Amino acid sequence: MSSSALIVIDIQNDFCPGGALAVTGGDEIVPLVNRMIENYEHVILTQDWHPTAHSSFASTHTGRAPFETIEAAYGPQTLWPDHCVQGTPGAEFHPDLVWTKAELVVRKGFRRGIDSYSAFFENDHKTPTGLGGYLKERGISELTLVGLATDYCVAYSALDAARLGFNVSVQMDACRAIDLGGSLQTMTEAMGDAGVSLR
Ligand code: VGL
Ligand code: ZN
Repeated sequence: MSSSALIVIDIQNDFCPGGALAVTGGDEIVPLVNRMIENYEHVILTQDWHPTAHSSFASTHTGRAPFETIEAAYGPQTLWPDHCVQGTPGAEFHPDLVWTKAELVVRKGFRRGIDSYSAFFENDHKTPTGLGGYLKERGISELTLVGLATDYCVAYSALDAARLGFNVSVQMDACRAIDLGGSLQTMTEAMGDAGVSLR
């Protein structure tokens, strides 16, 4: 069994052009990600999966607009347009993503009161999703991350994976960023400082 896995982060309709929280060029990475999927024995997907009126939606907070930041009980939280609502077309994977061989789909952000950018921990940085245990129990120690968005879910996942002791790479040309207030530069530097290999 191979000790490396490809983690495909949030390649969902709402993060692609035409979606509710569209990431510029989000759909452009799909052909490259499909080729990478073919080359890995272990493929794991994440799926942003929010209930209606999720606490990360600006529409849930009166007088708040998307892309503002509020102070949640667990720390600062950016507010987003309603996106990736459970069971809606926007929450589905991009139709061209060849995801059928994935052995695990990790859904995240499904509790109304807390967001989860990372595939490993919710935004309190404490509540585990179970992915770390799954990988460790299966002897997988090396991770390559791709997907959306570079500076949010990919970066937070990479930082947590490095903190958990995994050997982590991010394939940057198979990612696209939201880039809010310099977040792409900030998070790229943070990943580099944490020992994540940026390819
Ligand atoms: C994401 C913002 C809100 C992401 C998810 O996948 O990067 N960003 N929810
Ligand atoms: Zn989300």
